[in-house]
Amino acid sequence: MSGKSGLPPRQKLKIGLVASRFNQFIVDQLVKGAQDALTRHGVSGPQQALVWVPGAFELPLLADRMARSGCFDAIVALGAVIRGGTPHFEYVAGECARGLSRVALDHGIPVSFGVLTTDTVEQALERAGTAEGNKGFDAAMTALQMVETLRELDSSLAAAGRE
Ligand code: INI
Repeated sequence: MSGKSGLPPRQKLKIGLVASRFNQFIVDQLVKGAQDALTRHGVSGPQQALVWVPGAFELPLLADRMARSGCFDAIVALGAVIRGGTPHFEYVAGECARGLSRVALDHGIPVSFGVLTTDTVEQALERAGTAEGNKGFDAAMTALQMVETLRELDSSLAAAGRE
């Protein structure tokens, strides 16, 4: 620990990025957004680890494995599930969201949900940097904020315990 706030310096953070290849032309943009957010906030190079999986359904297992390793302060999951008029969408998107939130609760580390769930490719592209921001960037920012919030809470709980 160092610094007035008691927070760990950013250069010590390690963030796992897990991304799905399905709709990769969209997910590539989310990955770039997430890497940009982390780099701008002092988390760069080997502090970022990127792993690819086939589809969004596989994201929770990789996120779980990363969390279980104890090497990461937070995980950012990135993917694009596009409805395309089939009930498959509901299963893939639903299980992905459920699985990722379970990983966060099971392991007590932030797992942010940078998985687009849209009706159309156009809507997904808009959320991957063309018109409505970049949800990969936002997910990485959420991960950093959650790491800091949890550490602040831990510090104040520890301080309260010492009083
Ligand atoms: N995976 C996605 O990431 N996005 C999709 O839109 C998608 N659709 O539409 O089917 C998708 N399916 C694959 C799924 O994630 C698994 O990889 C597959 O079912 C094998 O487990």
